Amino acid sequence: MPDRKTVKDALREQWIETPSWAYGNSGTRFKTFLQDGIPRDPFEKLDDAAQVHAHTGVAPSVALHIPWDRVEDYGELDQHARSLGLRIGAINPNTFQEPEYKLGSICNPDPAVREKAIGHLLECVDIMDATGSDILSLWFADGLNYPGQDSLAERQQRLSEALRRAYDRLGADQRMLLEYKFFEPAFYATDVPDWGTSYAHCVDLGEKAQVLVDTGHHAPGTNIEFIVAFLFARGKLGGFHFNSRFYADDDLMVGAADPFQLFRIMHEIVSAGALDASANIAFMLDQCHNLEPKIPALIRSVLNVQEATAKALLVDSEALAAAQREGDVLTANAVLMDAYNTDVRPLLAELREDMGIDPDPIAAYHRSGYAEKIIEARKDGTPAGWG
Ligand code: PSV
Ligand code: MN
Repeated sequence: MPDRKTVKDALREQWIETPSWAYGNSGTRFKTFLQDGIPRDPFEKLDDAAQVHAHTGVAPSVALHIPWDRVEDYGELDQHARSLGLRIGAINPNTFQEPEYKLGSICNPDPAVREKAIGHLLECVDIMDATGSDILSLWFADGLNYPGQDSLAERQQRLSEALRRAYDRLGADQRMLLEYKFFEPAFYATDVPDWGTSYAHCVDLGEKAQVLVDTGHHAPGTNIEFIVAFLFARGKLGGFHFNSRFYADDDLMVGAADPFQLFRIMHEIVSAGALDASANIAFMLDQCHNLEPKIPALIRSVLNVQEATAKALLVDSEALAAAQREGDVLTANAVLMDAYNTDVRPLLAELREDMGIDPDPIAAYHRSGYAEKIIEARKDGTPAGWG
């Protein structure tokens, strides 16, 4: 059994990145219900992210989405992050909201549109240089709604060419993560639909290209932990976008829909040694809080990842390996379930006390008065959203 101190040490080192877009207003295609106290610019999004970090101790970086987080001076944004004890994390180009991208961005049949999209990817690498970010996080809404709409094969060729242009612009310590998604907004075919497609492109590109697994981007029933284990073993697991899904790309709080799946993923991570910072896996959230208040929802999400990780760290790996060697199916499964069924909340409360933070982060946030303060301070101006 791993001892308490080893488990706590690993948890203290954990680093979960929150997404800037989760702090802004968001909704469904039916309605966005606006909330009060929403940040009006990327600086205020960082202020809110600092609250999540202050109360959890393990969320020190924030991913940006460009142009949603476009600012005049990225050095100033980086300074603001640092003054709050944060870092700028992954830079996410957005090639899905300009009118030209109706038929796709880097896979578009029109070379001028492809050039525009590639220009945006390169601009995002400039932003990485200015903010010290080391991850270009790529997701493309490209795809087709109808058979025959465009050539599937030619689109793959255009994809390769565009990715190569961005890849060649990366600095020595920068990498690109290529996210896949099996449907939406395109419904017949997506140009990077699955991990295999992403993996193949990343292998072609080279060692600075890796796959990003968004837990909401699979068909129901997909064994995501298998994908995680496979990619990590080949050096091609770059990171995660954590969230929960019931039906589609629901972007609900991670661990809310299927905490057991999250545990199984973290078990593969822990048993492969991929939790260690040297493995360079980016643990990022990608969520939208459409009904619930955003800051406590992000705190809850960070805690959910932490709980799943703690349970994974508690797996008795020696007993598991012995049962597996002996072909003892029931014992092997019981070892895993024992860890999963452990209530890790007391251990995590103790860890937070060790770290000098409140053992109950959500209660501490509510007591802090921050929510009331931002509702008052941000009464005027335009709240940030997906526009
Ligand atoms: C697409 O559904 C996605 O998962 C990508 O990561 C985007 O960047 C993010 O959501 C926000 O649109
Ligand atoms: Mn995502």
